[in-house]
Amino acid sequence: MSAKLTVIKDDITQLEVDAIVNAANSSLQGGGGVDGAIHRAAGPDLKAYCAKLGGCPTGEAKISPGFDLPATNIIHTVGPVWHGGEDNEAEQLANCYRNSLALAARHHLKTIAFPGISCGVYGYPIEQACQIAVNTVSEETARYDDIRKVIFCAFDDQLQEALLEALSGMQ
Ligand code: AR6
Repeated sequence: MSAKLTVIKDDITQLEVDAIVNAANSSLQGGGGVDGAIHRAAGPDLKAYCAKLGGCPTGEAKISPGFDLPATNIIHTVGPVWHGGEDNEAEQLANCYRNSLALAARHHLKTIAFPGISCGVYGYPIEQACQIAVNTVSEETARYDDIRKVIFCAFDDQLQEALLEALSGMQ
């Protein structure tokens, strides 16, 4: 059974799901963008917890509790910095989605929300990033029975439209 993929425009820190995904950096100690918003909303216990996780290489994923968030868990992944596309960025970005979903499945999580990983300060071209996000999630969720719903959570119209466009190409 494959999961239902949906696109919304919202603040990911407000979502009541089994896990939200954080577009973190390899220190897992917070930053700007969605990472900063998640750390602010989850509270200081998140940073203390993440300090014990030993960082996270690009393309991999680590899990923490959601602390003060409505989401039960946070899956922290580190997207690639865009260097023009010849630096394995596409594979690394796909790995973020793959490894986040594999971790979610290992923890029997049913509902997961992703932000546009690398679509902010890491500079990944939006349309290409959304294509990778939608293709990878669609392929991978077919392998996991537990995962019922994957939400792509855009923070602005441009990302929402690119996600909807990528999703419509799948059907
Ligand atoms: N809810 C949903 N999406 C959001 C939110 C939010 N509250 N806030 C921002 N976005 P970015 P990156 C969107 O820059 O490119 C951090 O400093 C935003 O519009 O947060 O992967 C980390 O510590 C964009 O579409 O992440 C790293 O150093 C998307 O989230 C670095 O930024 C990702 O933008 C990671 O860069």
